[in-house]
Amino acid sequence: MFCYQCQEAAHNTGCTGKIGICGVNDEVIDLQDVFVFTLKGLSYFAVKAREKGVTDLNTDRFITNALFMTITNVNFDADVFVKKIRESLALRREMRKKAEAAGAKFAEKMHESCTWTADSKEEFLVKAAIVGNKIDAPNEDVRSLRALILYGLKGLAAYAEHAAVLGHEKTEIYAFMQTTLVSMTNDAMTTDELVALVMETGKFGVDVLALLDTANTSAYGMPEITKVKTGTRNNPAILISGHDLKDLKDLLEQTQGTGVDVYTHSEMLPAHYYPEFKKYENFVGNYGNAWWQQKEEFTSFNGPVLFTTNCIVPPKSDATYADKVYTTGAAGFPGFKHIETSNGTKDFSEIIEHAKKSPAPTQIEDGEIVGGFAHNQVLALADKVVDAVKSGAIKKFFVMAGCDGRQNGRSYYTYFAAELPKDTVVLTAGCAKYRYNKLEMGDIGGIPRVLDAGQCNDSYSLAVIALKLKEVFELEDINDLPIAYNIAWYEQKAVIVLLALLHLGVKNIHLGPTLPAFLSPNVAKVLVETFGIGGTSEVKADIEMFMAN
Ligand code: FSO
Ligand code: SF4
Repeated sequence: MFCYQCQEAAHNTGCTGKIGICGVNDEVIDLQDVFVFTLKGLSYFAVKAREKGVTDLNTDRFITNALFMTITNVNFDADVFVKKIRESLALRREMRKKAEAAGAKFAEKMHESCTWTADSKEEFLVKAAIVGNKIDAPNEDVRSLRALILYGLKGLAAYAEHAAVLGHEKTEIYAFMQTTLVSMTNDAMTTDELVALVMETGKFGVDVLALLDTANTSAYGMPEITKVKTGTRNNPAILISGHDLKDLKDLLEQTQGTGVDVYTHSEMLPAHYYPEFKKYENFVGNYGNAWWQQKEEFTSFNGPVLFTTNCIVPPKSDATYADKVYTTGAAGFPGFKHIETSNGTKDFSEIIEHAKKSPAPTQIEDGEIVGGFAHNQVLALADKVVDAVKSGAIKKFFVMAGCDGRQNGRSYYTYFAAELPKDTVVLTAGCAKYRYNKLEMGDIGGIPRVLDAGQCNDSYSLAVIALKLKEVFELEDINDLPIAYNIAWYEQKAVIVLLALLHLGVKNIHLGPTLPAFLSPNVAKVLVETFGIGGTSEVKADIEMFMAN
């Protein structure tokens, strides 16, 4: 195996050998490579059919879900990928027939992903050695740009699927994913064309984030300032993690009257900010911290856990909670029970019964986290914010959105937030916030110094806020605002958020704790020269640099 798609890539070059730093094994990574390879062929026929006016929603959703499944820490189950590759090949045959029937003409020499076929896991694994990203590109810059685009597409797919389950889909987004997958088989594309495709991916990133924002807010209301409890009650309970709000809604509905409480973990925390979820008396609070602390926190939680997406950490062999973890949607792990959708709904009764037999959670803290500063809420405070900027009470905003992770170096973000001058405000989204959302940062004239917009996908809110401030201050350029970007990344959803920000014209974003391993020196140079992308160094020096610019 070779994998370099996340921030933990071994030695910041790539994971090889039997097991990745995230705990995924070589078979799974190899099967994911083959799966993505088959999606390129499937996309070819879907694109050809679309050109003739034939679309297939089943294929659109399959490709979206498939890309989502290959994101870091989403699905660790080799058997699932074997099954999915077979499905992908069967769907490819179907789409080919549909395209042919519609009068589509295919290239005389099609890419191998359009014709290759096999059925056994062994054959799939042999193929992986040839089609993995490491090998399947003419040179290192093309490989790097393709990786940047593919990882952006994966993030885009995750957000598209979250919107789709709430009934919000856009054919243009599906079509873009497919034409882009096909473009990755085109060795004739120049690096300039690939750079343009990177930017176009960012444009679709903005579109998908806007779509998901509409989906979430129209289903669950506008997030509002909320104090979320971190303590526990004495009832049996279920812990829900990941990003899928529809799963949470279904779980809350099904737990009514059962005596079972529901707590959020990691990226599900922002669900508390939505009015719709506040009406559930058994929706108690947030338990624990970011995803990577799950081994300890799932143990002390005592009750079952439901993963709706990433980030899963493989449990140790002696983990007492392993038989209590359930997955659903794109998530999966061998040995965890998977809840499928059946007739459009998910039946969580098994988890609820499991909870009833479990002790109540062990309390690990007892405080509050304040959040809910999505665009609507911040814009409601706009006058106050603008006055604070004009009077000099707020000197600078720091966008510190993104991901948390287990690397020691990430304590940088805690120190950074703590050391920031008192006349600065942190804007955040994603699990990165757990590095500083329990610090006593105080407020500036009633405006809290940490404004949490929500999940990583709600980074969109931060862009909306920036665009609004640009308008209010009558600025030509978004980069003239007193906003600095010091973003922590971990996996591929952060890649699409980054590309979306670049598309919106945001410059001088600093990315840490390390720059992506998949950037070749030339591609990194383009990002630095065109967009001013930078890394991180020492906290004090970085704060001085940001405050001076
Ligand atoms: Fe975090 Fe994991 Fe939300 Fe990611 S829980 S790291 S960028 O999946 O998606 O922020
Ligand atoms: Fe390594 Fe990250 Fe790939 Fe896991 S997802 S194998 S940690 S590069």
